[in-house]
Amino acid sequence: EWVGAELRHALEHGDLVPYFQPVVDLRTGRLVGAECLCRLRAAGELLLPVDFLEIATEEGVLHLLDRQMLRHACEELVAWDGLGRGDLEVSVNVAAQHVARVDFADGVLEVVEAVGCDPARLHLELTESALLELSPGTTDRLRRLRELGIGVMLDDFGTRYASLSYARQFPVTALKIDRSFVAGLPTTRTDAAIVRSVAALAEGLGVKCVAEGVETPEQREFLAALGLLGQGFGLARPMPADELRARLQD
Ligand code: G
Ligand code: G
Ligand code: MN
Ligand code: NA
Repeated sequence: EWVGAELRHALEHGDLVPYFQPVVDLRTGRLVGAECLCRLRAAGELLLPVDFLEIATEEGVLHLLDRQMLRHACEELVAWDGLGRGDLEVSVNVAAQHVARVDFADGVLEVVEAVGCDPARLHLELTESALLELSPGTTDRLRRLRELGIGVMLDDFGTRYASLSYARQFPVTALKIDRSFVAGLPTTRTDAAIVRSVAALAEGLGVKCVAEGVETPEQREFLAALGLLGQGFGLARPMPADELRARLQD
């Protein structure tokens, strides 16, 4: 129906809209980067992934969607450089369907090279379900990108039973604690225990750790004490690229 038609049009014309949600160092409150999130403008509305990701999945075009977002994210890295924030990093979501493609790594490199951004400040977010699809070929492709400096974050970490084995198998650069665990902080004992252990695991692995879905001052305080990075509506909502740029200029 109409969403599918709008999606096909946006994919063909490069019209998908990237939003950027800030990631901050919870101890200092300082901005350290942003996650790029896809939006679709249709019938005067801005649709969220929940409205069109399923269609994109069924049509087998997620890699096209991901690549558009990748390009926008790389371009923002360059724009932030120009604003004196060459320290900021960016992450993009990579669908299972996309990471499984044989041309996945070449596609990423092509964009990074065309835009000329610093690969060391780019991170690919993979969900554990994406990693479930992992074949030796995919693992090699991810390793190749890692060797070039591109980061690999485990998204929605902790929601699948196999989390720990992935953290062990892959050269990951960051863990993103799923917001379902953050929601119960600081009072729910099990959530607090899980968040503390993921933070300790990240520290032990020597990788970054981002808590997602930070909404309240109390959650923020709990997570700051663990030295974590945070992302969530209580810190900043996803926003258009120019809005984030404007903030950097203040
Ligand atoms: O803000 P939010 O509604 O954007 O995102 C909902 C879900 O959609 C999240 O799980 C997120 O990972 C996914 N998502 C957002 N943008 C992209 C994208 O560019 N590519 C892929 N594969 N998933 C995305
Ligand atoms: O991790 P994933 O890529 O699944 O997560 C991105 C999704 O989380 C997006 O839909 C984004 O809008 C949403 N999100 C970001 N911060 C918050 C928050 O504080 N609370 C809730 N409920 N969702 C959030
Ligand atoms: Mn994500
Ligand atoms: Na997530």
